[in-house]
Amino acid sequence: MVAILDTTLREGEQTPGVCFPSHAKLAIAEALDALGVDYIEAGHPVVSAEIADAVRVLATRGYNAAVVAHARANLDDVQIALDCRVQFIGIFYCVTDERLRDVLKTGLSGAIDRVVKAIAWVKAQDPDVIVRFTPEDTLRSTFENVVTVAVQAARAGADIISIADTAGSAVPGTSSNLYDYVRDLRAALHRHKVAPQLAVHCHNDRGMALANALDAYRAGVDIIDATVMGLGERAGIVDLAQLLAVLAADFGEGQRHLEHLPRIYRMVSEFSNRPIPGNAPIVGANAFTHRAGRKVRNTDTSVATSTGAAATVDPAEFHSLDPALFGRRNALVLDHMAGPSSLRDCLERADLDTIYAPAILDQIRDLGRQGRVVTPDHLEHIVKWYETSAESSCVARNGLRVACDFEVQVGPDRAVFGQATSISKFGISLSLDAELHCGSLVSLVIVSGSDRYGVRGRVVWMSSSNGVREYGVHFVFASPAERVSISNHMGRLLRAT
Ligand code: HCA
Ligand code: CU
Repeated sequence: MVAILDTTLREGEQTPGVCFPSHAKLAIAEALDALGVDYIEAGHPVVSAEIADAVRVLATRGYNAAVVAHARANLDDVQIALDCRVQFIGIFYCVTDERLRDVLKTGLSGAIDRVVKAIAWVKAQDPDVIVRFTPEDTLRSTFENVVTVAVQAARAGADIISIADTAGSAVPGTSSNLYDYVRDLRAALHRHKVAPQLAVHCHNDRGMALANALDAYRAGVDIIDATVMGLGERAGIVDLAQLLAVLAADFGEGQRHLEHLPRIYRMVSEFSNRPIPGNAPIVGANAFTHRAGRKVRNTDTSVATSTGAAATVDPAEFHSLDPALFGRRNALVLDHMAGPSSLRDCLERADLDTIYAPAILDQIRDLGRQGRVVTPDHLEHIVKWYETSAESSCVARNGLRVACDFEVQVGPDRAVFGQATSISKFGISLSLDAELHCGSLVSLVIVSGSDRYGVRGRVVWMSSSNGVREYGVHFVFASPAERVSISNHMGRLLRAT
């Protein structure tokens, strides 16, 4: 299994504007450990006392993951890292002739000297501490220099050589690709009789970080660096969730607890003050969301293109990753494309029942036109509002109970309410004020208004013994199909009082 090094707390903190407070580092590290990453790069302790403190705290938590401190190739840096009691120290240094000469005022042998001394120092203090050496900007450095320094680093005790695509210049299939690089470097090191593990650190300047990491994976790399939300300098590095998803779903590397990913992303998003894009794979709000309603498909006649039938198509048909792997579920949302049957489908899935569907549908479409979507949770709140506002006007003022169940039959279309007409079954004449005779009770239906949703009104009823009791039952007749449920609903509401 390829090992994963998460460097959200080191590389991620190099994102402009990102600075994790220590409590955030602790929370993120715990979550990463629960997720099952192998290494947690916690920071570069020389940068500040606060970072050193956080690295030390994380290093002594006893995680399954080894905690990594980043260090330059000098004894001060590695000693401070050792003092933090980390299990792993990552040392980096330049191996490019021009930069060594012009900036660092040394040559390749000077670089080797520094690197070897730093590694040997760590191993002398504690041979169990894992040491990684990264030739800075490996990919764009002279290959021979990389090999020369890496061989000496390995001989000095480096367990891992990391290939840093510091500028994100690699592209699979070109002359600068990580598949070949990993194989060539491994072969060169073997020729020198050293066999350290190889790691890759891929920046995303060309949007190729994940592709390059997978290229390296195919070439048998041992460790891949990643960060939550792909945080890091400039365009960042490999996105942890995307990497783990592909490794698990497509390469059988599924031994981690990927269901922790959404929580970790929420946490890092909050602490870094950066939103997770809705379309982010795996963790984005829309990653497993399907819009209920029209879904036009032109290949399969069994899938109707009408608003209704499409919503009931199995959502699994439209995605290639199982949301359950990431502790997520498919969600159907409604927007301006919603129709009566897609709404009905969403209501059924949410185990909701309402007589106010037509009015709710209009509201959903309005929200959709404003660029919003109605999630199942949101839908539940809307339904609750409609039901609650109706019921609140239906409480008996004196606690009187209604025993009668009644049914309202209306004419073939809602226009009848605009004109005075009659309800034949009970011999009720319904006009703007209408009387309803039901059992021993005499009820009066007062129609208080009609609009495009139908007719609203109240039921006022009397019995000979109790006098007039007012029940502010709010009712809406919307469509012929809705009538029966409306009348049942009224009966139910009245009984409940
Ligand atoms: C840096 C550069 C680095 C180092 C990687 C490593 C890179 O920010 O110091 O030490 O393995 O991309 O080269 O992140
Ligand atoms: Cu980097």
